[in-house]
Amino acid sequence: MAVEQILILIKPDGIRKSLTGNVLTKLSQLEMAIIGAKVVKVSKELAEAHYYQLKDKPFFGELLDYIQGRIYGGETWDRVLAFVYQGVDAVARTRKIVGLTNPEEADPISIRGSYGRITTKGVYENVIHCSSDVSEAEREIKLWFKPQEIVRKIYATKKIEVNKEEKIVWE
Ligand code: DAT
Ligand code: MG
Repeated sequence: MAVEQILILIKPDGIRKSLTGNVLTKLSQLEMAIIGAKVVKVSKELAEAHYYQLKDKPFFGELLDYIQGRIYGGETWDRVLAFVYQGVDAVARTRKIVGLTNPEEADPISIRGSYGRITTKGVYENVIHCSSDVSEAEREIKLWFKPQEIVRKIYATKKIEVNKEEKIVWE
């Protein structure tokens, strides 16, 4: 029983289908604390860095277009909601209620089972991203959030000087 952090993203399909409230309600049953939250327009660079482990998969291009909301055309849905949650056994407990990656294989009462679908082009629109283990969570939280955007001290930071100004960054 350890206190852990996890990165959760409500993906563009979740926003487009107006599922933000439903998803946050389901997550609230885990009684975790929200310690960071923001809306992000996802750049290609951020999408590639987030999914770097999948860069050799045949669906990688579509996956980047999906997380950037580009599969819905133009700039209409080009954002995600990003959250850092903290709680006891956060990762395993969240993954359980989020459900399997493939929304059609996910438990029907999980978030992905309830709200996800596979598009006719084969994109897994699975509504939400969550980190799969503690080290992935740390990597992803440091990628998506700056230290000052999180209300708890969770990972080591350091001071650096940029243009004569002091900045606090992840160590
Ligand atoms: P998860 O999001 O459950 O951690 P993952 O990290 O293996 O799953 O994959 C990241 C995303 O890539 C996933 O949410 C949807 C997409 N994806 C994974 N496998 C896929 C497949 N076989 N076909 C289409 N999209 C896939
Ligand atoms: Mg994953």
